[in-house]
This record gives sequence, structure tokens and C-alpha cells, in this order.
Amino acid sequence: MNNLSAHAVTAYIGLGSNLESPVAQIKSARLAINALDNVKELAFSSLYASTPMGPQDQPDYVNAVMAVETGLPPLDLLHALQAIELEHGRVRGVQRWGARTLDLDLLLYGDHQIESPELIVPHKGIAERAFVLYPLSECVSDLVVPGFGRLSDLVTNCPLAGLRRLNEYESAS
Ligand code: A4P
Ligand code: MG
Repeated sequence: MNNLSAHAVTAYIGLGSNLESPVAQIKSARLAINALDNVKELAFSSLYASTPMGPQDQPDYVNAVMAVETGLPPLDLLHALQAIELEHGRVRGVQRWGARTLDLDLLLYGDHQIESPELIVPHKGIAERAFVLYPLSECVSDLVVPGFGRLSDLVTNCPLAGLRRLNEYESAS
């Protein structure tokens, strides 16, 4: 939604799901993020299938990245994303990196570096996760990931590791 404050920044959100119709979960989350006050979509990547990082006895994930312009402070944005996760049936703390209906990670918040008990930005896994870097690079031509270097270099050095862009038919389901 509009109503952006004068101090809007560009933030990047990682979306992931591997339970209960993952494609539908991601699309529904996109709508919910767009409905937030003070948040406006700038770009949305293709949907990708990725093999699970963590326990292997879980379904493949669908991942995507969304770029938004937001006037929300970072913690407010995180809390809004967590509320959307809960609305989508997310159950926390079952198993580290276990299966989930919806995971929304705040990947980048402008060029800020944040280290608080609740929020670490850039997201700690950003530099080595193909399912983050490739969709992120669809949303922005290039940028510097604070503390990690240029996104284009991170992508070049990150193997695809089974990442696959969903085709039109799969993305529509
Ligand atoms: N937190 C700190 N920084 C952030 C941030 N930048 N964004 C804190 C979001 N949350 C952040 O998160 C645990 C705590 O991290 C929160 O309380 C928040 O204050 P969580 O969502 O409750 O739990 P989690 O997601 O299971 O933990 P974790 O370690 O953050 O996992 P990840 O990094 O989100 O990874 N495999 C594939 N193929 N695709 C995936 O998307 N995702 C995960 C989860 C595992 N394997 C995957 C995928
Ligand atoms: Mg998470």
C-alpha cells in the first residue's frame, strides 16, 4: 500500500515454503506484504524450486525474493512479516531448518547493518544461499551487500546446488 513516509528505503524479503501448496503460499504472502501500510512492491522474482538446506527428509522448497520500498523501521517490518507467517499457518521452533508453510526473511534493509537479538541484517545466510542470491539478482541489477561485497560476485561464486526456475505451468499452480 502507499502512504510511504519521507524516509523510505529499499528492502529485500526472502520468501520460502515447502508445505501446503508452496506456490500458493508464496503468492498469498506477496499479496499480504503488498497490503501492509507503508510498504510498496518494487520487484518480484521468478519462483524457484530448491532442494532443502538442513534436514533432507522434507519436501523441496519454493523460493522467491521481493523488493519493496518501505517507510517502516526494520523491527516493525520484521514483526509485520512474522505476523504474515503466522497467518499462513507457520509453526515455530519444531525443528531447526525444518519444513514450514511460510518463511519470510528480511534479507537487506537499505545499506543498514543491524545486529540485535531479534534481527540480523544482512540476513546471516545471504552470501552462500543460491535460493536467495539468484532470485535477488533478478530484482536488482547489482548492489553491495554490506559486509559481503557485490551481489554479482556472490552470485558468480555460488553454485546453483539444484536451484531451478519454475516454468510457467508450475508457477501458475
Ligand atoms: N531473525 C534474525 N534476523 C532475521 C532476519 N534478517 N529475518 C530472527 C528474519 N528473522 C530474523 O527465525 C528465527 C529468528 O531469527 C526469529 O525469531 C527472528 O527474530 P524463524 O523464522 O523463527 O526460524 P527459522 O527461519 O527456522 O530460523 P533461521 O535459522 O533463520 O532459518 P532460515 O535461515 O530462515 O532458514 N532450504 C531451502 N531450499 N529453502 C529455504 O527457504 N529455509 C530454511 C530456513 C531452511 N532450509 C531451506 C530454506
Ligand atoms: Mg526464517
